[in-house]
Amino acid sequence: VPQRALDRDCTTLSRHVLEQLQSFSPEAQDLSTLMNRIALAGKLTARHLSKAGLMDGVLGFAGGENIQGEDVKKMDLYANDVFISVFKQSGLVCRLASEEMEKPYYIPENCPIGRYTLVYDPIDGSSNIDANLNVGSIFAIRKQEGDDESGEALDLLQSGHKQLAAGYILYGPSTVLVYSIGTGVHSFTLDPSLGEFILWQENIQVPEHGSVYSVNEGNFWQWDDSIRDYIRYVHRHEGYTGRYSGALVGDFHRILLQGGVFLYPGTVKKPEGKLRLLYESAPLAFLMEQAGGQASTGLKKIMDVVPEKLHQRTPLVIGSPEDVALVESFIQEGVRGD
Ligand code: P6P
Repeated sequence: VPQRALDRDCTTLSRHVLEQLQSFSPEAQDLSTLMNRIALAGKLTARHLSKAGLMDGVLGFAGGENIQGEDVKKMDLYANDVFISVFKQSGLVCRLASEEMEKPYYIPENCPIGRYTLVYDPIDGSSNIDANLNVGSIFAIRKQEGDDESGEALDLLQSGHKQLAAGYILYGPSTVLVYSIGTGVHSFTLDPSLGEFILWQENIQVPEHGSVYSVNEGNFWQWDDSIRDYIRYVHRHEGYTGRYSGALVGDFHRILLQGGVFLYPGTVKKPEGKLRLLYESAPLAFLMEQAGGQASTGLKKIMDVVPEKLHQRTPLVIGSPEDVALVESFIQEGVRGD
């Protein structure tokens, strides 16, 4: 088969979603439209980020704290609003649940039961922006179940198996969108001259093992002994290398492509860890399992965790099957005390 001329036979995101679903059912059309909206939100966010340092509203603090008690960056708020406005126009999403908002944002005119909910972290790792380092957006699409009369979106408190689609946008040297609707993991690169995300890799499979372990070793003395034992193991054994950017999406993307393991364990003070289940760990766990990898709290699969609160945190161990299993063996040995 002649080498496909990328610049002519390129596959756009919307076409790819429909091909993946091999149908033009209403749900397939919906997912294609929703992924197109994600792409638009990514393009708008990438454009704004590219002006960091050249215009107000991108760098630095917005003042105040979000519900996480973290300083809110101007870009966090901008990107949060981009997703809201883009999905308001979609006519398909009736609720948006975000790291930046204590309660979900409702779009009343779009709210028949069964409409879609977007759960997202608009800018993850925003502290990297001021140093011109990579950041990302993480998202998942779920259906609204029931009438949510309380306005607490209690139907979102279900496991990651309820995710219809999940993915992220990585704002790096290129802007890359990675997604799955349950038929494998696929990556797209933004072609700014076309303003389109063009298919780059299909059916990405994480290597069984990789040399990278990605963790913030500054927390060494905050961890449980079992994690320290794991770190001592990788320090002592040949063939391991540490890589940590401080922004989850970039660290995850490296592991997805090259193999290895990312971990953000709980600490003695915060056994539940730092990362959020609904819009950070669960979407990435969906992707990693679709890519043949594993994602766990150290004791159970992330995909099986049922949140009790919208902004619940979980410890996260995610990546190549062999490397996740190694970390889990230390944690489980620690629990058993042997
Ligand atoms: P620490 C960014 O704040 C974030 O939520 C993730 O993107 C990142 O992996 C993690 O926290 C970094 O946390 O404690 O290592 O700075």
